Amino acid sequence: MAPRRATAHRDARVQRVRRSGVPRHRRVAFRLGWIALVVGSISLIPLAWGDFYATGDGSAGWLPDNDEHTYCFANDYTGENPRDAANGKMENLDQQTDMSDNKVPACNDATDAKFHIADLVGFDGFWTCLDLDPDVCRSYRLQFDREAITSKNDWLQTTCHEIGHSAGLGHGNESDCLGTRNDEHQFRIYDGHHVGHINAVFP
Ligand SMILES: [Ca+2]
Ligand SMILES: [Ca+2]
Ligand SMILES: [Ca+2]
Ligand SMILES: [Ca+2]
Ligand SMILES: [Zn+2]
Repeated sequence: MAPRRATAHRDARVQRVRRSGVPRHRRVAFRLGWIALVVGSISLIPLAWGDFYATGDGSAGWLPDNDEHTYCFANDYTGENPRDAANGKMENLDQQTDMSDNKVPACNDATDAKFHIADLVGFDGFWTCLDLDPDVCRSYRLQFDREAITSKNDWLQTTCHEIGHSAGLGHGNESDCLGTRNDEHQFRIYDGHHVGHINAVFP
């Protein structure tokens, strides 16, 4: 069946330029200052800013079609690091959440996550919904740029990140692989907050 509607997301996390020349701790202090200023007397500081799930807006993906996330490697998806990362992080989605993973031998219109290598010019990962109906995404294309992804850990983090989008997750939490800072390659799994979003939909 032809795709009903396609949406694409340019992934901000992969921009490798620093946001400014100001040292990071200064920028964080500046940001916290603004938050304090904006929330004023509100006692709860909204640390989970950008808390949205499966809206398709901003950075969040759309809702997956069901709890089984099928995936495939397109013909261009070659190489040990890409394939190990995809297999490992799909298994991680299964292990960490109530979703499950299922690798299919050949990509088809129904496959939930189709892995591709691509030249993304300025980005290292990119997701596109190929079949949106009406707010459920029945098939995603996940693209990865092997020039931009430079280490095994980088592959693991970026793959965890894009798979997360395909499960509906957005940016916002800076303590797991959906974070957007350059120093977050240490985070290669989902935090409890993001796991909670997925498990609330697929118990
Ligand atoms: Ca599915
Ligand atoms: Ca599994
Ligand atoms: Ca599971
Ligand atoms: Ca599907
Ligand atoms: Zn992203």
